Parts: sequence; structure tokens; C-alpha cells
Amino acid sequence: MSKIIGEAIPNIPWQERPAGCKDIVWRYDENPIIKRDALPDSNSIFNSAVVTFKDGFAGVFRVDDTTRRQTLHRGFSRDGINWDIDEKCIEFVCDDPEISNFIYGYDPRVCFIEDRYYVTWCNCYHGPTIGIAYTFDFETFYQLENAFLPFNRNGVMFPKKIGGNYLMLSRPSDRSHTPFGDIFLSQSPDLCYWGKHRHVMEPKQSWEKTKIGAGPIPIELDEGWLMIYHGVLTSCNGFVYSMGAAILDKDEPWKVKYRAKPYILNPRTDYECVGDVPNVAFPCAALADAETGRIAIYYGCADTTVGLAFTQVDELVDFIKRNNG
Ligand code: BMA
Repeated sequence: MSKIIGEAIPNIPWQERPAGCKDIVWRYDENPIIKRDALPDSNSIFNSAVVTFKDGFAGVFRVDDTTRRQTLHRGFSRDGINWDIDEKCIEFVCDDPEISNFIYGYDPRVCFIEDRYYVTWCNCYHGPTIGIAYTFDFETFYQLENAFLPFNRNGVMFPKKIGGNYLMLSRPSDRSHTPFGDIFLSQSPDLCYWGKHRHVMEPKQSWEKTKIGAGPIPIELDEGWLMIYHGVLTSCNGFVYSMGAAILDKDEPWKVKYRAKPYILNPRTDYECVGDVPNVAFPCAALADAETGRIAIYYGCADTTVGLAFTQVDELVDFIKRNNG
């Protein structure tokens, strides 16, 4: 039996696997949970991050508006399914104009470490790199230095320090729709200077052959870190984004212990296959209930909406081990 190390979330959004469904990850039957026009000026709301907050949930949402500017908005929910997203985008507090000039931001992740919530996102600074901010209350967000030089994407922090350092996964990339990419891990004593860069993994299977990138904040298990990630296949009609899963070493999480060969979810419903960018399932967050082993994954659907999918930690870990390679 695999054990999640973390909080109990008795109100985690949840649906049992439908009768007859054999999938390791199954979808919420009322997907998408956030529609593209949930805000007056939104073109699309997708690749977004949620966490537990007070007696409900909070999140940071990727909103592309009807000018197609990419912005970040906070939101709150009682049940993790129905969201109240702020119409105004987040304005980060930052006293260094070199950093605070917000041009675009997308694909946020939110990670609670010790006493505050850290937001990381793909932030424009002469090209995409990883922005970092923190908040205690989802009211005021304090922006820190960007983690890396451009070009980088998919910056995902670990929920605890290891060896005295903050840890972040990322995917060095290029200026545009990068046709390559491995996952790396970097470490920092102070969230300003990042180093001790380690290679974590490269694309392996056909479904992820073009590039891979970390998804939700890694989930701590008794035997390691459960990392859900996206992998990209280049088909004759363009990129196809699916979800994969691996287990990283607990103390040296740049070492991969197990990695599932098959994807755990790939785009095949209408809302994943039809939208602004067809064939995209892009996970950015997961809630994990230490009590029951339930995991709820939030993912962007076709760069247009937010979907929810479920799995059970025992079954997923067993699937990864059975299909290791
Ligand atoms: C990536 C990012 C993601 C997006 C994906 C598919 O490069 O821009 O935000 O979901 O492409 O378009």
C-alpha cells in the first residue's frame, strides 16, 4: 500500500471510477469544470493551479483574454469544482522595475511551503522564463527574482526543502514552440540563486517523444515523490499533449525510481480534442488526500478550458511499477 505524506482533504472533489472503466485516470463526468468564457473578457481559461485554502480551495488561473493577452487571476472555491475567479488579473508587488514589468504570464503552479503559498509561472523576461511570487492570503502576491535565464518553462517547486534547499523542476526550452525538452531539477538556499542543476529525465516513449515537462507539485509518498508530467508527441497534425507519471527518489529527487511507459491520460474527449489548440491535456495541479489516497488532477483541455480527473494512489503507483521502463 502506498501512503501519501500530507494533509487529509475530506472535501477533495471526487467521483468513483465509472463502472466498466479500466483507465488508471478517469475524468469528472461534468468536465470541463471551468468554461472558456467564465469571465466577461476571457477567450480561454486553462492550465491552472489549485491548492487547499482555509476550509476550501484557492487557485491561480491562466486566463487568455479577448486580446489574447496571457494573464494570471486568483480564484476561490468551496468544493474545488465551482470557482469564483477574480475578473482582475493579479498585480504582483515588487520593488524592482526590472522584474515587475509584467508582459505576459502563463501556466501557473502553486506550492505551499512552510508558511506560504509560492506561485511559479512562465514569465516573460526577454523571452519565457520562470517567475516566482509568494502569498499568504491570495490577496497580496510578492514577486521575487525570476529563477532562471530565458528560455525556460514548467517551473514546479517541491513542497518541502530537501538538504536545506528549495527545489524546482523545470524544462529549459527555446523562444517559441520548443521542439525538444528534458526535465531538470535546480536547487536554491534562498529562492534567489539557483544551482546544483541535475538532469531528471528525457523523453522516452512515442507519446512523449518531442518533449516533457513537470505538471502538478510532486506528491510526497512514503517511498518517493509522485511526479505527474506532460509529454508531447509530434503528429502530422501538430503536437499532442498527454499525461505521464513517475516516482522520484525521496532524498535525491533527480533520480527516477520508476516511470510508467504508457501515458496515464491522453486527449480523446471532445473538449480535449477540440479548442484553440486541439489534442492537449496539460496537468498543472493535483490535490492528494492522505486519508483515502484519492488524487484529483486539474488539467488544461485543448488550451481552452479546465478539466478534472481522478486516480487512487495505490492503483497509480502499482500501474507505474507494473509498467516501469
Ligand atoms: C505549451 C504551452 C502550454 C500550452 C501548450 C499547448 O508550449 O504554451 O501553455 O498548453 O503549449 O499549446
